Amino acid sequence: MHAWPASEVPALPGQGRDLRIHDTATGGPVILDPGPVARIYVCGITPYDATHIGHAATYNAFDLVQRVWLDTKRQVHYVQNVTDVDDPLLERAQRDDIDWVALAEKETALFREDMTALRMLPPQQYIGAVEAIPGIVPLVERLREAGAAYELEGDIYFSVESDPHFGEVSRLDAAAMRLLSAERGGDPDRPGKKNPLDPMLWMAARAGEPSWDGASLGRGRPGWHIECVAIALDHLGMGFDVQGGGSDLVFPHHEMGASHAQALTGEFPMAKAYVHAGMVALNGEKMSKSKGNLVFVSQLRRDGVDPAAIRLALLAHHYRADWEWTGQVLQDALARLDRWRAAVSRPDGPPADALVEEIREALAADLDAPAALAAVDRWAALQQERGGTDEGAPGVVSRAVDALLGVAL
Ligand code: 5CA
Ligand code: ZN
Repeated sequence: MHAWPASEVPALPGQGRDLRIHDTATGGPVILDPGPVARIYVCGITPYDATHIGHAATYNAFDLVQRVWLDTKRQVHYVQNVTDVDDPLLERAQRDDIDWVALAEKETALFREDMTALRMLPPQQYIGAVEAIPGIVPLVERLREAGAAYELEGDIYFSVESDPHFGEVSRLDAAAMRLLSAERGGDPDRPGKKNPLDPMLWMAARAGEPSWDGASLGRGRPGWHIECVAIALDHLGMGFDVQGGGSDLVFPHHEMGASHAQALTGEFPMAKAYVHAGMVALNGEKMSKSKGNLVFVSQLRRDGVDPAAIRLALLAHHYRADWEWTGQVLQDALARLDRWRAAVSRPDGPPADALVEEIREALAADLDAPAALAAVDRWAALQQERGGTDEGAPGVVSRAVDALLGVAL
């Protein structure tokens, strides 16, 4: 699948800083020290509805990770998937009486447009679940041969006990895992499973649903977790730097994914940091396609909202916080964008070098975007109140805001 066009990232004077980021698996900060090419996998959308502010907030967090790395003169190898076959997509297509392939293509196209408008850097590989199937089948076969998977009425399940490190991503107890599994696509109550938490790797073909040739597995379609693992291992290999997604993916998705990968390779860990963004709510409830309480990026754009203001609204919240979208959040972002644009529209201003360092320091400290915004606010206020004589300083600020925060002034 093709991704979307990259916006240019200006090079900044001086040296970027190494990223210190909160790792869900250890519950604390880790200082990432990637090689010359930093490797990141971010879970992509299930394309049955348009990109909402919650999605955009999560992708914003991982866009910042990349911008910090690029500022250290590293290259970034970024992989993202599209879950273009799964129960919710098939259910929505059936409800609306449209072809599921057409629905997925339409929403993926809109997602690309939204990501481009928001200046999110594109992945080098943007891979659909369907196109990954030829790579998924042999992995499931290998797990079965190794005794890490078993069959139940034609479906193939992963045995969580096959990974000695199972549970180390979420660190939840069995009862909590069971609840979340039932809520998030698992089937803990199905009789005949070895462990209620065991997730499906390959679902035997169901009448009226799409299916693919699964060689020794029979016709069917892949489970959700193995999809991301197959794509990540194929393009990044084991031990990549960051596995990213929203906090609703901690369990079961990232827990199971790590166990699949570790059982397949015998290596540990799959990723050096498991990084999770908080949930954005609307009217007191998590924004979600299934509940329908959504604010779409594309709708805001159609309403004439500058994408740079949408981006500033996301950046005004720490990525790990759960927060609520309101009209005020957008108003504040629009006002900030106006202030910043006015401040950089003069040829000279207060010195900018210290500000660049403040933005760098804020982002390197667990992506503290609100602190970075506050630093730019202070510079803009100084410019407004007293001005300054540093020639070219506004240009430096505008390039730093673009390179490190993805906001075009
Ligand atoms: N296709 C799978 C991942 S493989 C999936 O979860 N798709 S999704 O469309 O439901 O979500 C895409 C990304 O947006 C995920 O990282 C998810 O955690 C994140 N996300 C979904 N809802 C919200 C929300 N309300 N706030 C913040 N992030 C969200
Ligand atoms: Zn995923």
